[in-house]
Amino acid sequence: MSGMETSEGRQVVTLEQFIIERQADFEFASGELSHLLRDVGLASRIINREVNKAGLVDILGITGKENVHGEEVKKLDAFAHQELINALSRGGECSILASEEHDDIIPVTSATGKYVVLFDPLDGSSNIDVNVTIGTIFSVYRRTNTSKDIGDLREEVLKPGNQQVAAGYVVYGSSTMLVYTTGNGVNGFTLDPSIGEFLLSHPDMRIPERGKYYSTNQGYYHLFQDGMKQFLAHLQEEDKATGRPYSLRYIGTLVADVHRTLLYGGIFMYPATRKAPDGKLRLMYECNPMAYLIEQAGGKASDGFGRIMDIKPTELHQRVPLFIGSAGAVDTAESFLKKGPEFS
Ligand code: AHM
Repeated sequence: MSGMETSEGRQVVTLEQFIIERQADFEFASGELSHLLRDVGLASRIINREVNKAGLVDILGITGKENVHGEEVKKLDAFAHQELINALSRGGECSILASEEHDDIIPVTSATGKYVVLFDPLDGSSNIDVNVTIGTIFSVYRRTNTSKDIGDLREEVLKPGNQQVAAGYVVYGSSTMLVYTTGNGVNGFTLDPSIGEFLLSHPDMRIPERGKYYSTNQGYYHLFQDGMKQFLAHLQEEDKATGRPYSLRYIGTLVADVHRTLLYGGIFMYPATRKAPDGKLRLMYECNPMAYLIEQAGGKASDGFGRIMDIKPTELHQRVPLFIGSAGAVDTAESFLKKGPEFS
């Protein structure tokens, strides 16, 4: 892979160079997907700039509006949403967009682009005000019909995750990273703020077969299904041979929790609860893209009973339970849930 040399004589590969060199790996390569990914890279650098100065300027706070889920939309969410819309509608590669912050699909006027992009512009918004990691998630599909009818456009977006052609996330943490897949493995890029470029830092990421962390909001323990409670007890038991007990880590930002799980292995779970039988996370904006990435890295993603990416969506903002991480841990979670799907 050709790269560029820094002033200190280091060879580095930028996100743009990598995308262009990998273009040929992609089945339908015509340059448009590469362009689209570069647009996401550009939007995320702009979002990153605002995230970094969030404590300094009057961008932090609440707009007073609620999103389609009845949650308060913070200003930074609205900013990130608009940046992605701008970046993705300018290039002409996308004809339909959908955002977690918007109730309906967003047709791109006069665009005939081949792609449909769904995104969660700012994941983990409850962590913004406290300097804790937040993220952006995106999911890309190929458009299969060219009808301009709004009903057909809505149908076009409701595809199962197994039809994604690319997906990725940006994690705004102690450093900013962009991690993406186009179906040929997963690669991670770290933003070098001194030159404003994402540089290849984590080539061909693979999730460890086993990890030592589990991640879930244990505050809802009494609302969990019996199988989930038993799985937690299993993870907490001592057993040297299987590396138990696992330690608990929970950030409350899906991107950050899944990023750690990708690097260290283990399992992240946002299960069904008695009050929220479909869990909290959105299939189209959060679960499918994360599932695609983790599967591409050798892991698994399930709703507790079957593969996330095989779920046929019925609604744009549909929620599903999520169990994602090292393959063995997800299989074990499924076996517990299948034995104990009741809430007692
Ligand atoms: P958000 O859209 O308000 O950011 O909510 C999504 C977030 C996920 O990032 C995270 O996994 C989950 O909500 C945490 O929820 P909870 O506070 O119920 O544990």
